[in-house]
Amino acid sequence: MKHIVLQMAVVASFLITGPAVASSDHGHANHANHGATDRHPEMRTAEGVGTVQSIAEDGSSVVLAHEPITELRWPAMTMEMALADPALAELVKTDDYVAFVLRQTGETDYEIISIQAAPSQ
Ligand SMILES: [Cu+2]
Repeated sequence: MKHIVLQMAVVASFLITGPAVASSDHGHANHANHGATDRHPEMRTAEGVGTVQSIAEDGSSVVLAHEPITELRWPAMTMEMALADPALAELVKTDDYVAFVLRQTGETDYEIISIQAAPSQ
């Protein structure tokens, strides 16, 4: 139920200040709705694009302003995403427009398994 509370916090911060950085856990409003029919949710992957806002010094995560990810029914938002391998952090830099692939690692947890600079739209 923890992420329900986080969802509400994210919704509230959207209402008050516009897009907000979700500092740790996911805040996607639709997470509670997906997965029910997935036999192997741990295998789910999805592709997305967005702009790198910052990169953790230890290469563990990046903050991305990502565009909507329709496969997951995620709206556009700015959020921190874990990197599956710190080496991925070496492939991009702040302000890069990037294409990335997410892999689901838990009910509401995802990590980036592929990321690369992409032509901006
Ligand atoms: Cu997001």
